[in-house]
Amino acid sequence: MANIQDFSGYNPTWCPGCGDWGIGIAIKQALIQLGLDPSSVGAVFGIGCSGNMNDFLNAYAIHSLHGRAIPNAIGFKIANHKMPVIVIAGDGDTYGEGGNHLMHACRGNHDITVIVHDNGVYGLTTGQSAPTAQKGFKSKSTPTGIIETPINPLALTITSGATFVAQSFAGDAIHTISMIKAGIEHKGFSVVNILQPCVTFNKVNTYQYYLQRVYKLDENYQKNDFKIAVQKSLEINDEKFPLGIIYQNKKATYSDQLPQLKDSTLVDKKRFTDIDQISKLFI
Ligand SMILES: Cc1ncc(C[n+]2csc(CCOP(=O)(O)OP(=O)(O)O)c2C)c(N)n1
Ligand code: SF4
Ligand SMILES: [Mg+2]
Repeated sequence: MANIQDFSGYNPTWCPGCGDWGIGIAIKQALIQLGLDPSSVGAVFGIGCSGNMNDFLNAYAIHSLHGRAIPNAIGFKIANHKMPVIVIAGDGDTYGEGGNHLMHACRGNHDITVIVHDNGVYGLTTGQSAPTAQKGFKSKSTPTGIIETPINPLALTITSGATFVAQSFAGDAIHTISMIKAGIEHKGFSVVNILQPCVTFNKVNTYQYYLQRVYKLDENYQKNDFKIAVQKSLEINDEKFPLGIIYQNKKATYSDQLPQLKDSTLVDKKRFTDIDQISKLFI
């Protein structure tokens, strides 16, 4: 069985106190607890402080382009649908530049798990406002405050067709581990939105801010009721943040519906095309 060292790459360069530390540990622990090792999981990273985890986590990895982690992960999954595939990206990457990819991945019910570091800012590029930042939030890119309404990650993904939508808080690693595990175990498109304090550039959504506003869903919560889930996701408008599986349902995945993948994975078919031959057709 793999241990934390097996999954550990270079030492993280995140700011002291950043929520990414808790998420990094939670991801490694979740993979270990699921009995995975670095060669049995595919990880696709976005570009950002969150995406820098590409250097800190050992796995079959792609450090993709900003906003393009999800389509890379979909390709990965179609090539080898037996392998668990996770995406690790920021809120800017997932809900901003990659928002269109997110929406269509939800409706395809691709069997991948998207782990979002939701810190309300573009951390790596030094603190411009990201789509989940609140109206009025002041940053380098919005010195007089944001005019637009923020994205609602839970409502957006539930109504776009995701079959698993959960939320956790980077300050609660145990809960975050359980949400990541449940997301990976879910067969279908899963999103775990992790509320992540950026201690350097977001002075509004701090640990203190979240500790006063997060709460765990109780065991009677009906997670497979679509209308209840949408209602729950709207609580963000009152600055309330439910933690847990907000929505989960069963539906055939994208790969399940491809007859070509019934008997074996694409990589096992070993019918690779020589890309040089194809490129010659266009020269
Ligand atoms: C196509 C493209 N657009 C913009 C950038 C510049 N860029 C790099 S990281 C980043 C924002 C990262 O923010 P987020 O995805 O929220 O991740 P965080 O750093 O907050 O974890 C941007 C805009 C880029 N690298 N590529
Ligand atoms: S800039 Fe923010 S998100 Fe990036 S490492 Fe520092 S605290 Fe974390
Ligand atoms: Mg961000």
